[in-house]
Amino acid sequence: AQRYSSQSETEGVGAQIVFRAAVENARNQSAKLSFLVFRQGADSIQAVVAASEKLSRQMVKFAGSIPAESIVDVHAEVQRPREPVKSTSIQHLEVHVQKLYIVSKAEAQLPLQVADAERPIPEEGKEDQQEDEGRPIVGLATRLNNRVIDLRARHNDAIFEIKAGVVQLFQEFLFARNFRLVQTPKLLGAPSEGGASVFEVSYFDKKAYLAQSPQLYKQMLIAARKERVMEVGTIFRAENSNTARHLTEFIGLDLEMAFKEDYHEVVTLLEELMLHIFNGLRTRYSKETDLVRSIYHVEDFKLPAAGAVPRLSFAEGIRMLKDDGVEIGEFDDLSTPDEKRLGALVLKKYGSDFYVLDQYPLAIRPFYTMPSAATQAAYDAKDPNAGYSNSYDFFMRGQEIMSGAQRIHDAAFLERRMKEHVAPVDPQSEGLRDYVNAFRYGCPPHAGGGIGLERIVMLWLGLPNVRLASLFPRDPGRLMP
Ligand code: ATP
Ligand code: AMO
Repeated sequence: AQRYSSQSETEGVGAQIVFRAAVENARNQSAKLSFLVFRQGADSIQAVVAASEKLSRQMVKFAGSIPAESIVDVHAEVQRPREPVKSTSIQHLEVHVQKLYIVSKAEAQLPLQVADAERPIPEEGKEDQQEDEGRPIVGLATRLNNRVIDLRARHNDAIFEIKAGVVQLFQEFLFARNFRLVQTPKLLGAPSEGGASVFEVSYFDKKAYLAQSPQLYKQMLIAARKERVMEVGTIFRAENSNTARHLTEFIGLDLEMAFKEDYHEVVTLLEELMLHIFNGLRTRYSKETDLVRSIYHVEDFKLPAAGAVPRLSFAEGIRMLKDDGVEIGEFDDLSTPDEKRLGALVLKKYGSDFYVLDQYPLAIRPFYTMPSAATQAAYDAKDPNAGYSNSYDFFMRGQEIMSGAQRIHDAAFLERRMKEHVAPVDPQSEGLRDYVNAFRYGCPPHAGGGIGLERIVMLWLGLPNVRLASLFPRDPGRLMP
């Protein structure tokens, strides 16, 4: 089918075209005249169906009463409209219909109007209540229940174009640096990130767990001498919390790499990776970004120049918060409001929305995390969870978008950390034994990180809910559609 999109206001006038499109709306103006709007992807065009010697009044009536969202084949001539088109989402030209066939007829009563899906979701707690210009604003639940129609909204198209774009930017940057794309198992014999938020499934006569992270496998691949690996894969977490930023199934962008001298080699690569993604979104996806941001507003981000990403130690972050009047202990984890506040402080001081917090307290990181050199030197002390670790989180405007660390690559020390961690795990258990053994046969020092794909998309576009960045989101209350 021919596309009717045209760049100029006069190009194509008089052309005969044939195309397939969806009917956005149709109305009978009089016995002799109907108006329709056709849509292909993000483009719409007005159509005039006027009775003439070649076109019967019956045909005009038929065209004007086609249910919205039906698919039609159209034969038409391109014309300049009598009055200029005001809408920005509709083409400057119109078409005069000569023939029209219904390919697939939509039901007359739709459970959700696409026009309603094109508005922002209402604020939380005001679902299906607010009115905007005399129309109710349809709540998130209704939209997700009818996601096939909801996804037809133009900004939803843009959201998933951008989501695919983030994956492409992630992969192209890493492919160019010799990372191998891998797929690790999602059915596991033991939880991969500690036991708290894992889905248990029955696996014949045994129990299995859905992967909360490719963590153990990406490390085992480093032990298998794969040097640099990345994965774009599904992650499952039994987060029974129903927040606007947690999904029970999401896409993780993960990577792991061996380094030579210092894990900051990896941190530097990760900084470059994130800047490649954000700058790539800015240059390649500005149209999509603007479209979504015209609905969900977010101030553009202040990105640092290459090589100038603010990298603060956790201790320095705590100091900045304390100086700002926050009561917080040196080794306390940051609450969400603390993180937001620190984001604002960093922006003020360094002029960047994007920054790295390095050297997190050992006690609040997973068992596989490498303690810092000073912490290791003093390790025999009574408290094996004191001190800092070679781990980091990446933040955008106070929101965590990536977590990572150097990992322990010595089997004996790993076993010890597993037992002495604040949430101990058994290194000899059936599900973890192979992971621990992987480090008995020679493994280079390595570090990596994991990015939540939907979190990045949500943040970049100012979406009020992470579910909007998932095609068919899963949360504690939703397994369908
Ligand atoms: P991760 O799994 O990396 O830890 P996350 O971003 O969900 O991912 P958490 O460690 O769960 O991180 O918590 C990070 C921040 O999110 C913390 O500041 C915490 O206060 C906040 N948070 C976590 N769970 C919830 C929740 N159920 N409701 C509100 N805030 C939460
Ligand atoms: P972490 O648990 O921090 O790290 O997860 C990595 C990133 O995933 C995103 N994320 C989520 N997104 C949507 N819904 C959720 N429920 C959710 N939970 C987390 C966040 C987070 O930064 N193994 C480590 C990574 C590593 O060290 O390489 C890990 O899984 O953006």
